[in-house]
Amino acid sequence: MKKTISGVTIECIRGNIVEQPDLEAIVNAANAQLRRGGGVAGAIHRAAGPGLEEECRPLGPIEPGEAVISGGHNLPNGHVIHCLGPVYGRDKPEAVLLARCYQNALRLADEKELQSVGFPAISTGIFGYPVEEAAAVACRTVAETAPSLKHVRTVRFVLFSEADLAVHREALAGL
Ligand code: AR6
Repeated sequence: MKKTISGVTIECIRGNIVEQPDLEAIVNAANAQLRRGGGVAGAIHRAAGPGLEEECRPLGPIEPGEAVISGGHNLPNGHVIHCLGPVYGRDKPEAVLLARCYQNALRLADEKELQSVGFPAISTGIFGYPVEEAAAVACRTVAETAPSLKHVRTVRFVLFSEADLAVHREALAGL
C-alpha cells in the first residue's frame, strides 16, 4: 500500500523496524532517558550495539513529542531518530504530542538531507495508545508535513502485526 503526497511516497508494510536496510533513518519509540528499554527501543538498541546508548545518554532526557537524532552504529541505517511518544491517558493532549513526534522526526530527517525514514507505530505498545487513533494521527501528520519536506521522499510505516498493518492501510487510504 503506497500513496504519494507532494512528492513524498508514504507506504505501510508488515515487518521489523531493525530490518529495513534500504532506509537512511529509522525511528525509535524511545523512553525519556533514551535507554535500551523494551519493544522497539529494545530491538533497536540490541541491533545497534552499546555505542547507541552511549551516544544517546547526553541527548536525554526528552519530553513527550520531542525527537533527537543519533548515528545508527551497527544498524544498516545511518541514523536513528528517537521520539518520545505520549503515554495514553497521562501525557495530554495525546494527539498533539503524538503528531509532534512525527513532525519533529521528519524535520530532523529533512535537516540532515535524508531521503527515507521508517516509523514504528509510536506509543501503541507499552504506552497504550489505541492503534486506530494513533494510525489516524500518524498518517494525517505525515501527509500534512509532506509539502514542507525538501529531501525526504519515502516514509515507511513498519508494523509488527497484520492487524496493525490493516489499521494503517485503512488510515492511509482514507487520507
Ligand atoms: N519493529 C516494528 N514494530 C515493533 C517492534 C519491531 N521490532 N517491536 C515492537 N513493535 P513500543 P511505545 C511494535 O512498546 O508504546 C519501551 O520500553 C509494538 O507491537 O515499542 O511508544 C521504551 O523504552 C507496538 O505496536 O513503544 C519506552 O519506555 C509499537 O511497535 C516504551 O516502551 C510500539 O511499541 C515506549 O512505548
